[in-house]
Amino acid sequence: MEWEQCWLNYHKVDYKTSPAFQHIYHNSDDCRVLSAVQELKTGLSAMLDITPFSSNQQPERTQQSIQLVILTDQLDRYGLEGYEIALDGNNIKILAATGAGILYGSFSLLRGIAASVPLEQLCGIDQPSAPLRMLNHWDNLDGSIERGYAGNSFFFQDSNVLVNSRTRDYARLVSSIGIDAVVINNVNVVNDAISLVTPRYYDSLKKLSTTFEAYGIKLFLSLDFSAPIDLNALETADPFDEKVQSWWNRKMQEIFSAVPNLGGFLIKADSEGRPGPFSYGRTHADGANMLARAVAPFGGSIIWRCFVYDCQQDWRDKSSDRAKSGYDNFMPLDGQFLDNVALQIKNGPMDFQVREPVSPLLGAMQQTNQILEVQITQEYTGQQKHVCYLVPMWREILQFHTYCQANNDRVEDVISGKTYGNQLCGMAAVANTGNEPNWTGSDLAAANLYGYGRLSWNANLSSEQIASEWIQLTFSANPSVVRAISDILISSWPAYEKYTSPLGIGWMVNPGHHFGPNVDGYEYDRWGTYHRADFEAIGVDRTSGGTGYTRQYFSPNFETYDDVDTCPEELLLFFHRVNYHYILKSGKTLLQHIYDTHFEGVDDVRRMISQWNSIHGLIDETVFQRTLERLNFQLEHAMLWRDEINTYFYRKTGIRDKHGRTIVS
Ligand code: GCV
Repeated sequence: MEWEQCWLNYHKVDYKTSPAFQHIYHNSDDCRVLSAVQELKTGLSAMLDITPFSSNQQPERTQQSIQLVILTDQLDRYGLEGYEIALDGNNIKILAATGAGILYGSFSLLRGIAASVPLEQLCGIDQPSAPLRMLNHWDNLDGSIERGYAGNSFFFQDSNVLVNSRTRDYARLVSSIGIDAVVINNVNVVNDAISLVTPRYYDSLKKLSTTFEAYGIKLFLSLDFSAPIDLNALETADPFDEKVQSWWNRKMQEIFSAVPNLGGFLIKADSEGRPGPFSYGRTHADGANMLARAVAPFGGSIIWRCFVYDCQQDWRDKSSDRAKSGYDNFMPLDGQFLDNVALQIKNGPMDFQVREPVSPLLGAMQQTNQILEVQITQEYTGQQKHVCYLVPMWREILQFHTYCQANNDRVEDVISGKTYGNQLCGMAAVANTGNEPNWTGSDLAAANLYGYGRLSWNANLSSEQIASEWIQLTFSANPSVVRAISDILISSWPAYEKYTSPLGIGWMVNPGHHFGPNVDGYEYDRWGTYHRADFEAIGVDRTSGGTGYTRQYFSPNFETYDDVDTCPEELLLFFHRVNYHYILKSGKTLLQHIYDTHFEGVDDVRRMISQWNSIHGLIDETVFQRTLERLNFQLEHAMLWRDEINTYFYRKTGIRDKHGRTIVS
């Protein structure tokens, strides 16, 4: 096998109740049900050494069977994607109102068996938290991947769309964690990607979307707003121009008839140089609605990104604040978007830093469908060369109280439709996959992909539960292995935060590729990402007396962030400009805290390495060695971060470390 199976390894298990499962009965030949049957056969034969046969004939009484039963009249009970697992004598029943529900139920049963959970504990009804659980791939048609750290694309090569057995294994992997929508191409739509919406690609897209359909996944494409111009059809892309509108209407008619199972389109407009409605004096709502009208007859959706900001700023100008721009651009448009438009909002107001406050736009738009966007690919969190388990960060975001109303005000409520009753909402994440044999480059980075899927399905799962599940399915159920890897994962985000940029200030990375320390890398640039450190203080005053960003939050978040005494310290420098002598709750000065955390972060990585070494011999040797190699690199690199950051502040301030440790000066 040229590629690995990650959490679908289906190791042999010594399953206590040892069910014989001679027969898999299914009452429907829906393509998702047939995928479920296939997966059950693969999983059960590998894990339990049995080879059940499948049929749509009712099982005999004496047979121990798994029964996959679609109950179309039970939509209210199970929803479009939910399922029930029930025990009935010798039989296990998976009941659902749709084929997708049967598929998710089957993956859940297999997951339970793989983790040796007793059958009784697997019983019950389960439904996803977020209706849309999307992956966004930033894959380009030449095979490269923007911010990809796991090889090249397995969707594209030399301007062709690839559909092969790896595509099917991808669909199995992501469907098994509940993903129901995938955007295959980069939001920066350039070169041949512009032509994805032309007949040149329809046959291969049809093949791909049919493969996806069998795993309950809708295909989405990123769209070029200027396609009418870039495909040489028209001289304008003005959404108010009737020629433009009818061009899009015809285009959508054409592509939806040629490519079944197409969910719709994702658009990055007027953002970092991408074309958009601003060029014609139109709003984002004007642009999105034009496309929404064109896809509506086919049940399609338009997902419009809110990553809109001025990327031509002057660092000398302290009045402009990039953090404010998402809210400033979109809030005035609340209520203007059509029902089949959803706004995709990055988790923070800047750009996937190791620590950011939750975007104030989430929850604020009461009459607009919202999707939370997170980043699995570790652009700013170590590029898969550092272990950084991101599930705890995403959990914090989902649990955040926006105070947009008295109840059901957490981000999780907003994006699951509980707050405002939306149907089109959910989560999207930038994928971390590529064509490396282990899919994610770093073996431990697969925990983030797995964790994203599981969390978007069930926002109540804890980071520890998800980690332990993933470790058991991927590596081994040996308690020493589970404990060691789980400890590494759980300590990794805090460690990364400690040895990189402090207290929510972000950035301090090398420009362009964003890897490694460079404290002033973006300081005098046009991107609006400044720390403004001088010899006395650091941080940006975003309070009501500063840029006014804090005012974008509902009360009491506004007051909490606005006051330096109540602002959560992990975000102190995001919201406030603070003197190096400022005393933190720990009793330490700000500067001493910076020094200390940078030493601690490196020690944390040392501890991770010894934990990893403790499982030598208990997991596959190749995986052990290649991960050890990455961890050793991480240690070196964490030391570089520590020394560059600490030296920078020592040179700025001339204040020594209280503990007299070596700061390279
Ligand atoms: C796909 C950041 C990244 C870009 C990315 C952009 C976005 O700026 O560095 O690579 O572009 O975000 O989310 O659109």
